[in-house]
Amino acid sequence: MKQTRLIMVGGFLGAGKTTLLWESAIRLMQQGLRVGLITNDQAPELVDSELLRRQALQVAEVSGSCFCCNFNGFVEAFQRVKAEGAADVILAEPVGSCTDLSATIMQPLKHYWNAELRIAPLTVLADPMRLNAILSGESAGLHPDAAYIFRKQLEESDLILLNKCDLLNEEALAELKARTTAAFPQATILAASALHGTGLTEWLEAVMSRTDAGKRLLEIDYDTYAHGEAVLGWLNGTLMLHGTCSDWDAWLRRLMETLATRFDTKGYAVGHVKAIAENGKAYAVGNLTGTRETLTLRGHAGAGEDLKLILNARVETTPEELNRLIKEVLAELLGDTLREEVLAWRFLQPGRPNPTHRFTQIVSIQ
Ligand SMILES: Nc1nc2c(ncn2[C@@H]2O[C@H](COP(=O)(O)OP(=O)(O)OP(=O)(O)O)[C@@H](O)[C@H]2O)c(=O)[nH]1
Ligand SMILES: [Mg+2]
Repeated sequence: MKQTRLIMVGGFLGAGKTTLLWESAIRLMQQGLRVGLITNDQAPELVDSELLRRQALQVAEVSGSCFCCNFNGFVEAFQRVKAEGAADVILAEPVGSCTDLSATIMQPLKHYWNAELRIAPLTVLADPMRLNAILSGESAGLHPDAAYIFRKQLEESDLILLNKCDLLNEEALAELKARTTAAFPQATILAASALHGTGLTEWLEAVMSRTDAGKRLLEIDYDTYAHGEAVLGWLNGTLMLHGTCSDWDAWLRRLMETLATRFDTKGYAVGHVKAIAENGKAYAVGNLTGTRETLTLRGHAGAGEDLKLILNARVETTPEELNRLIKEVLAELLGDTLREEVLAWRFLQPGRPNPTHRFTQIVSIQ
C-alpha cells in the first residue's frame, strides 16, 4: 500500500500554522505532489478552511472538538482526503489551544495506521514574542493556565519551528534559538518566516524525510490544561452584510481596530481574532494575535453591495461577554447603511479535553 506522509503542525493560537500550511502546500504541489489539508476547531465556520479553499486546496475540517477528543473524526478526515485526492502528503493543523498530541494522536496513529501513514516529527510553531516571555517565566499576557498549554506544546514537540523570524534581527534570533534549545533539549530547533517563505526548505526537508514522530510523552495535569482552555471564550460567526460600501478594506480595518481597542481596554487577552471579508473573488483578511499593535490586514475586498464576513475570535473572557462585545461593535459599525444577515453564529467555552485514546508508552515503528 502506498503510504501518505502526514505532517502535524501544532502550536499556540496565532503562531502561524495556517500560513505555514498554505505556503508549504504550494511548494509541495510545485514538486508534483498531491497535497491534502485537515483543519480543526471547536466549532465550524473557520476562517482557516475558507482561506485554504480559496487557494484551491483540498481541505477537510474536523470541527466540534479537537483532534485528540475526536480521533475517529481525524481518521475519517484523512481517509476522505486520501480517497478524494489520492494525497501524497497531508498537512494537519490541530486547534491552537490543544496539547498532549503525542499521547493522544501521534502514538495511536503509529499504532493503528502505520501501514498507511508515514508520520513526520511533531512540529510545534512558536511566535517569538510570546515564546520569549514564556522562556522568561512570564505568561505572555495570557492566563497562567493558558501559558501552561503553550509550554506543554513545546515540551512534547519533536521539532520546534521558531516562526515570524522576519520580526527579529540576527542577534535576537540567535539568542532565542539558544534559549529554546536549552529549555527544550528534546526538540530540533529550526527558524522560519512562513509569511515570507524563508526557512521553509529546511523544515520541509526535515518533515518530508524524518519519521521520528512522537518521541516524548507529556506529564500533564488535565485540570490545569482544561482550565487553560476554558479561560478562552470562543466565537465563530458568518454574516452577509448588505448595503453599499465604497471601501470594504477600510470597514474591516475599523472592525478589527475597534475590537482590538475594546479588548485591550477591558484587559481581555487575545489568543487570536481573525476575520475574512469576501466580496466575490476579492477578499481581505484581518488578524489580531495579542494587543492592538499585533493587528495586521492584508488583501483587498474592494467596494460593492454584499460582503461575506467570517469572524473567529478566541479571547480570554466568557463566551457570553465575547458575544455581547462583538455584537455591540458590529451594530456600531453597520450603522444605518448596512444590514446584517446571520448565516451562522456560535459562541462557546471549550469543554474539558477527553481524549479518545491516551497512550502511556511510546510506540516504536520499523
Ligand atoms: N510577521 C510574520 N507574521 C506571520 C508569519 N506567519 C504568520 N504570520 C501572521 O500571524 C497571524 C496568524 O497566522 P495564522 O497562520 O492564522 O496562525 P495560526 O497558528 O494558524 O492561528 P490559529 O489557527 O488561530 O491557531 C497572521 O496575521 C499571519 O499573517 C511570519 O512568518 N511572519
Ligand atoms: Mg490556523
